[in-house]
Amino acid sequence: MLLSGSEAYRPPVPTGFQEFRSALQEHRLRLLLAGRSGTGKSATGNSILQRKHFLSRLAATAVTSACATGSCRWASWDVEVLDTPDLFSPEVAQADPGFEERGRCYLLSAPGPHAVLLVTQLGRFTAQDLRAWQGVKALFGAGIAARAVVVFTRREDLEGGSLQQYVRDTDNRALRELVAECRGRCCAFDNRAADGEREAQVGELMGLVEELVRDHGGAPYTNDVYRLAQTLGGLSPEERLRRVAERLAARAPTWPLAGLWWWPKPPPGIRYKLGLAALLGALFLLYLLCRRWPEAASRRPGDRDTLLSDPEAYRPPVPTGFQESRSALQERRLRLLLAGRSGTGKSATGNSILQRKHFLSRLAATAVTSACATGSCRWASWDVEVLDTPDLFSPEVAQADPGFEERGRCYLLSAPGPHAVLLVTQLGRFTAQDLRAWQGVKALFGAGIAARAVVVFTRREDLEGGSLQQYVRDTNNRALRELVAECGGRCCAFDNPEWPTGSGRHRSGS
Ligand SMILES: Nc1nc2c(ncn2[C@@H]2O[C@H](COP(=O)(O)OP(=O)(O)OP(=O)(O)O)[C@@H](O)[C@H]2O)c(=O)[nH]1
Ligand SMILES: [Mg+2]
Repeated sequence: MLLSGSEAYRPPVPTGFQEFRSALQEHRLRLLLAGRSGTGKSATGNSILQRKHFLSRLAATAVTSACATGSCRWASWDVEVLDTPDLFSPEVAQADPGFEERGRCYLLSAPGPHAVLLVTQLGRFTAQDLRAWQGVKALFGAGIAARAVVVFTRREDLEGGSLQQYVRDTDNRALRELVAECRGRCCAFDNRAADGEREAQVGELMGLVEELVRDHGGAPYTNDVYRLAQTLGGLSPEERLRRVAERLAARAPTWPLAGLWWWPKPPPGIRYKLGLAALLGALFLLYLLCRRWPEAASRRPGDRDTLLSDPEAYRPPVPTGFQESRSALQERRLRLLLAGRSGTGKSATGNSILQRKHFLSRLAATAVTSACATGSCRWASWDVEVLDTPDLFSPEVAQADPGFEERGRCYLLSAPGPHAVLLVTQLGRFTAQDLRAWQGVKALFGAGIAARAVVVFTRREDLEGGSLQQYVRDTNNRALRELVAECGGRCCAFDNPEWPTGSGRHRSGS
């Protein structure tokens, strides 16, 4: 069983002379692309093959639906690349109940991959990526870590910076641990780079793969399923698949909460203590709720701590009255407030509106903008004021801004009130963090702010000419659909360029 016996299942990495010799004889390298949906596995496969072979595009749902291979020559190697659909998330249990697709993955990579390329997007190593990595180990055995290379897509976001430094400095502990588990083997791809640059990237990856092959005496990774596949040569393809799928099914747990088998189980004694701690925690929460209920009723608007706990009481004076609309029209000033989770492109969007490099904007593992800042420009007959914000909307703001100073500055800099709040999110990446940021915006300004919100998607280029409306309509991300509906359908997309310092360019769109 995989769950309880994953150690027992750790495949013996073959280092024998026989396999080394045969690997060298065939001079073949099998590379298996793995990772969560949408990270750029197919695009990375195409970069390695140096041609558009696998279908790769931005989509709300998974693009690749079945395993597929492609091959090319690299130096003196015959390279075989296996692209995979979503085989590694907990949802695979529903999508592939009969283990057919996972069986095909095994058969197409038999007698075993020389390297597994775990593809993840630079700056976006999420819980889903971590689960995909756990899924890879669940499917192939924990020993696969000795064959894994972490491949970051969107290398261009490093803007010339060093990947090593990025990985060293990231505050994403899970990512640091993953790279350490893979013995530091990582590289970055810009899958949209020009041919020469892409070749150099492939060279870097192949250098790491060659080292792996050397370390393992030329032999591919193997385990009992691959060994079984090796013995089925004389059978029909259907029969081979049936046998492999059967073996995979026999290894998987059968109990109802199968999804939980991705997580390492603590020993029984610890489990009992965890259960007790969870129960006490729940009782304590209940107690807190009961204590706060009567308080909320007697609280007056303006109390500082009502900001987050009682947003309705703190609804800000959004100027909608006649008096204010007249003064707004008199001054012909528009105040736009940029909001959203860290790293979505708020400052870059601000720069696009201002048509110059005004706010600091770059990819980083930690938040770049640390304080509210304003910039202004003319647009048509309007004086536009843009307010860029640091991380004021995540639950962590309670620790980062305990005295409400930064949130206070945000209020003062947008007084007498913003005309629009631009909720910035990245196309194709509306995560739980984005949702929490939106809840944080409503907590800070009151739920009425939704009537002033516009959802701004960055990375418009990923639509590749497609329609944003269609993207939003077709997405299977319910939270995103609900957000856009809550904002009255107001949304638009930005492809934010890199503005040279001190630049100014005429805007091409509104
Ligand atoms: N800018 C940029 N975009 C990339 C890069 N790599 C991939 N993309 C884009 O990311 C989107 C998703 O890429 P895919 O290759 O389809 O992703 P996938 O992991 O194969 O997705 P599924 O098949 O759904 O699992 C596409 O729009 C790609 O063009 C990169 O290095 N830079
Ligand atoms: Mg794909």
